[in-house]
Amino acid sequence: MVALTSILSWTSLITLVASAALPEPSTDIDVFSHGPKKPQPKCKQVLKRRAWHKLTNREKKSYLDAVVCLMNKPTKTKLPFAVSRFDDFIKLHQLQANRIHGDGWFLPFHRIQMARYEQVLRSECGYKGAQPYWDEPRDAGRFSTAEIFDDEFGFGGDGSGELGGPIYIYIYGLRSPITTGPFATYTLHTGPGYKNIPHCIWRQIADIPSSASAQQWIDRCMALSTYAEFWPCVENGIMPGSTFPPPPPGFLEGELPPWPPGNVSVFPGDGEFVFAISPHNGGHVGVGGEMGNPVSSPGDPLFYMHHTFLDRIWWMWQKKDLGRRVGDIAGYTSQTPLDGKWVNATLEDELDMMGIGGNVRVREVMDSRGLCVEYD
Ligand SMILES: [Cu+2]
Repeated sequence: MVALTSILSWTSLITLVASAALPEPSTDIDVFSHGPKKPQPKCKQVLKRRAWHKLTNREKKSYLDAVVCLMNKPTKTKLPFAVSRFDDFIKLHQLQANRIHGDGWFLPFHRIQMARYEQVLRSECGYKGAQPYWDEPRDAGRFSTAEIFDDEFGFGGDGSGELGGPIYIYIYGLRSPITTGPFATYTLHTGPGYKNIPHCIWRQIADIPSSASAQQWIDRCMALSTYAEFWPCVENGIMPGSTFPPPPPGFLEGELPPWPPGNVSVFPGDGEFVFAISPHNGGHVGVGGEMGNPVSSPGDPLFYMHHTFLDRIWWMWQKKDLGRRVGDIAGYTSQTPLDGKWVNATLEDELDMMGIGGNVRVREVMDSRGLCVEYD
């Protein structure tokens, strides 16, 4: 049995040169200069991140408008193939996919990516709120009817469906453009994967894999006591003592793996393939399309709703033993050896923000309070 796990193995403190690259004047939050050693930073304002379904229509609209604004602004990083400011954040993720998935940097990197995105929405697009999150367990097993896909007060609907087909299509078919909602006319210039081919945002909503977002799969991760156990559970459903197959050859080089047709199940034993049941994979595979691609998934604005949801889970877990867990990091710094070597992740590792603000050390993102955000 081939585990689909592998497909989704997505896979300075102060040094901060920081804020330099961001337009500061209207920014009221300094997400760059605090860390666990300073648990009570002086935040001018603490942003309270709330679940999408709890926002008013007006709040939803203001968020969606800000994302459209980001899509209409030109790139600032000028990274290859980046056209818009929105693209800058896709490149940030695409170009480092091998470093930020399947290793210890997974949660820290995505935490700072969410914070920078939130900050840029506020400072460059006039957004006044906090980055919302998608409370996915509410919609587990029924993503196709989730209100977050509303055309007016949501992210638009499913792909057009023209390219539906066997269930594995959502993993590597990925060719079904959305046709409704605020982002239907946007042209991505990054992705799929490592390619850079202009295309519309793709989705292929799939209810069965979305059941991996159910609360029970979060709970089993929450019960673990170390980051070394917790992060692999959240990312890929790996429980202590279980193994994780390596990615198929060629994966992460831009080509999707040549999986033969077969059934996909979230429950081992039901099908030829089993994709790992994890909070991370439920959102990615359940939405499919851009989101189903571990490298270029930030091409769908839902990526930020999903990863803020995961960030909240990490923070809830950290808060259960905060003193210890804000300093708990584990794993390597890459998904495959770099120059033949595995390197352990540490609090002093520097995360490359590729010009979207300055680089940060892992230490600086360990405590959400240092980023001036909290969750409902
Ligand atoms: Cu990612």
